[in-house]
Order: sequence, then structure tokens, then C-alpha cells
Amino acid sequence: MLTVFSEKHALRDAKTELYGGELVPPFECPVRAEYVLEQLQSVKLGEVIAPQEFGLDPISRIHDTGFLNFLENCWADWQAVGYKGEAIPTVWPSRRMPQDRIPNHIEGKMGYYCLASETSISDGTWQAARASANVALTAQAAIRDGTNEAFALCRPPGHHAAGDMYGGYCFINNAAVAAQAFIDQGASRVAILDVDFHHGNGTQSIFYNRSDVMFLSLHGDPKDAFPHFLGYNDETGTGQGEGFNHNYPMGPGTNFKTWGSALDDACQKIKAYGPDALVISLGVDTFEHDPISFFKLTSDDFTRYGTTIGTLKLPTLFIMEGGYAVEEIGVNAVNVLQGYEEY
Ligand code: OKP
Ligand code: ZN
Repeated sequence: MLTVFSEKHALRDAKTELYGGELVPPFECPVRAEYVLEQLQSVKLGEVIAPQEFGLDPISRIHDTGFLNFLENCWADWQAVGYKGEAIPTVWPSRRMPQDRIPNHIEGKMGYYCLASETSISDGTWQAARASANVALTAQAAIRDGTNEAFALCRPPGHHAAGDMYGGYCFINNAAVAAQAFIDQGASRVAILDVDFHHGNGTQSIFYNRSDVMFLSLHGDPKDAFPHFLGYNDETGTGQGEGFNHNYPMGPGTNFKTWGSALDDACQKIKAYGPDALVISLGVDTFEHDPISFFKLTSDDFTRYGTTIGTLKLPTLFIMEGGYAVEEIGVNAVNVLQGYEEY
């Protein structure tokens, strides 16, 4: 399988994550991508290429221009105020406040454009996020040009990023940008299957009122898991999008028996939808030893479900999302890709 990878991922190297009231080293760290790269090279999965530059146009199809300008300038604006630490918001437009005023001060801007404050912004964040989107778009272009499957080794991840919000370690929604590129190049329908442990709230919100992109997500029940405020199974889409959003929230301790049945159900819906392309938001934080998640998939389960995805026989773009058991992240991610190829 073709892989796209950018060394620029390493520019995303924040020193802090707000976790349990402490500032700790981020779970979403550069070594994650290096371990996945090492594993796919050691099993000789296939060619690894660097991304092309696509510019901001395909990203602007998904993200608000004000939001992208904010991301680009956030770190400089934060430093200009004289703050010493990494950029973390402290105030939000919460209930009974207007949702449409954008403050001038960086402190207010951050709250306006942020959905979760664990994710610090620092030097290089924007450059790495741009490179990550280019990785997704390069893999997408390979599929458009006739390659049946490709792996975008994206970092930072993207599925929590909405049209105008970052958070949950995500800045640009790589999966959404790639799905939109398929549509803009003539695809009638695209399905996005999100198998990351966390609900892909950003992707869901981006396509919620559309029927040309179906979103399906298997994830920890938001009653108990991040992002906590989206991902319930009664969220089925609105307007034209009604019936094109499918959530499978599952509780603590969920094993492959339960998870695999949800996947089978999702695959049936994808088949019935008949998409021209399938985008997989591939997070491997469903792993039994993941430090921030509560599902119980084993390394072998990743191979098994890769094969299930392969049985759909669709042009498939895998996009790396989460996975924080870094020692095993390479084996687990590459197992999915090898399982897919086995079919
Ligand atoms: C990003 B991705 C746990 C707090 C979780 C953020 C998790 C972001 C996950 N106590 N904080 O979907 O893997
Ligand atoms: Zn996740």
C-alpha cells in the first residue's frame, strides 16, 4: 500500500497538555508518527512518498477563513501579549452569550475558535497542520488517479476539528478535506468511517446537513468519553443530511465482539449507500492498553477489522488519527492496513 508521510509533522511538538489539572507532556507526540513509519517500513508495506503542496484552496472548502487566519497567527499573537507559556484558552462564548462576536484580543479569540483546552498551540503547530492536510490530499490524489488504496500518515490528527474550531489535538480536519476533494473532483458520494476511539465531532458537524458525504463513527459513549457533547446515536443528520449520519457509542470495556458487530452494521450501511470512495479515520486508540481510552481491542483485532473493511471493495483512503499506546501504535495501525490487503 502506498503511504504518504511528511517529516514536517515533527514541527507539532507542544510541551504541554492540560490533563487532570496539570500541564503534562502531550499524549499526541512526534514519536507516534515515527513508530508507525518504522513499522510499515519493517513489514515492507510499500512505497513511502512525501506530500505535494496543495495550498489553502482545498482546506478553505471545509474551514472558515477567519479560523485559518487565527491558526496561522495564534502563536505570534499570543507571544505579542507577553504570555510565557503555550497558548491555552481560558474563556468561551458559553450559554446565554452571543455566539457570533469575534474578540480582537487573543485570549478571547482562542475561546471563540477552540472546542477543548487540552490542546496547546505553540511554534510550528500551523506548519505541521498544513503539512498533515497536504499528506491527506496527496494520498487522495493518488486514489483519484487510479490507486485503489492509500495511507495518509497524518500528524497532527484532524477529526475533532470543525469548520471553525480546533481542539482534541486537531487543527485541520484532514479526513473532511480529503472527502471534499473527492466530491469536488466529481465523486457523487463519499463515506467516512471513523474508527478512532473518540467521536469525530468535527467531521460529523461539517457534513451533518449533507447527503453526499455519509459519516459513520464507532466510539466511546460521550456520556463517559471525550468529546462528551456529541456522538449520541440519535444524531442522524438534518435537512438533506437526515439519515446520512450514524453513531455507534459504546461503553467502557467494549471488546471486539461488540465493536466488530457495530463495524459490520456500519459496513452494511456503507454498502447500501454505494459510495465512490471510502475514507477511514484510522485511530488505534481502541487498543486495550491505550492510556486515555476504554475499549479492549487486541493487536490481532486490528488485522481482523482491516480485512472487514477490505471486503467492501471500495477505493479506500486511510487517514491516521489517534492512538497513544506509542510502543504498539505502529503494529496496530499497520495491522489494519495489512488486514485490508489480505482480502
Ligand atoms: C484525540 B483523538 C481524557 C481527556 C481526553 C482529549 C482527547 C483527544 C483525542 N481524560 N482529551 O481522537 O485521538
Ligand atoms: Zn482518539
